[in-house]
Amino acid sequence: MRYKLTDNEIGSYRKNGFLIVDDFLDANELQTWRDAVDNAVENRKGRKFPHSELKSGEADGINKDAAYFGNVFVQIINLWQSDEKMKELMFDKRLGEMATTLSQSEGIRIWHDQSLIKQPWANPTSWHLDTPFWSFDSREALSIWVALDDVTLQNGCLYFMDGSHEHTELKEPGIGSNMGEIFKEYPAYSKQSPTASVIKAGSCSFHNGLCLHAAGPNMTPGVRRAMTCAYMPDGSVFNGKQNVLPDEYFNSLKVGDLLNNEDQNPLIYHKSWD
Ligand SMILES: O=C(O)CCC(=O)C(=O)O
Ligand SMILES: [Fe+2]
Repeated sequence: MRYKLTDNEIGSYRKNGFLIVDDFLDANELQTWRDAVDNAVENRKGRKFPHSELKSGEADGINKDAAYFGNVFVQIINLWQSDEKMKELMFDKRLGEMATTLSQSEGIRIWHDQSLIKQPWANPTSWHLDTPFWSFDSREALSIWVALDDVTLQNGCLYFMDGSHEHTELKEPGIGSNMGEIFKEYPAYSKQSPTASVIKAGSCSFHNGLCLHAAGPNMTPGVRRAMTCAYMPDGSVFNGKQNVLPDEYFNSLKVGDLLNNEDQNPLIYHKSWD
């Protein structure tokens, strides 16, 4: 795993709001990740969360148009909670160190992991922001997105709007089935050309959850598998929004409470550990 970031890479992330890390996993590690994700996804039998019966693609509070969203990707959340091998991979301190460095935080917690699998002929992923959906407010929250297959312009690569993380807001703009809906909120970005993240299997990208991003449709008969994890800086507090928390825990929280429950948001790295 190539986890030591150079000053150039860190600077590029800070400036653009995303970073591509080529050859992140070596061939053996890639095989391990593929096997672990395939197995963990299969064992969940389509259940989106470990704690409920909702299936990936079914309508919920965020995804109202099930016919469309059901064919954007297979989205299975918090594999670390239902699979020991995924827990080992997601708790890797080296991932935590990267996320801590990029977010300039003291330590990092898992917000949630998720597999995002675009099946053959999947719909595109509309332009959106991540952080406004989450149950804490942070301009530094971010995700890693690990390519488990070669990701091309044809099969649904990500696109990023360079520098947009400096200008977007935490208020919830929603995600619709209209590719460019969010540009009504951020018209300046409807004029900017995005960067396409064409990467090999085993490479990864990081993006700030406030950097505008999207993915193309899968115009191939093959799958586009990605394993991702969203990270919350240690010390973040509850903002009252529901997202992926089990209802019982959600209902026990008051706005302003520290999100430090190790069973839900484990600390995977802290600078004091070094
Ligand atoms: O993989 C995709 O299609 C979208 C990924 C995404 O939006 C994310 O990882 O935040
Ligand atoms: Fe996203």
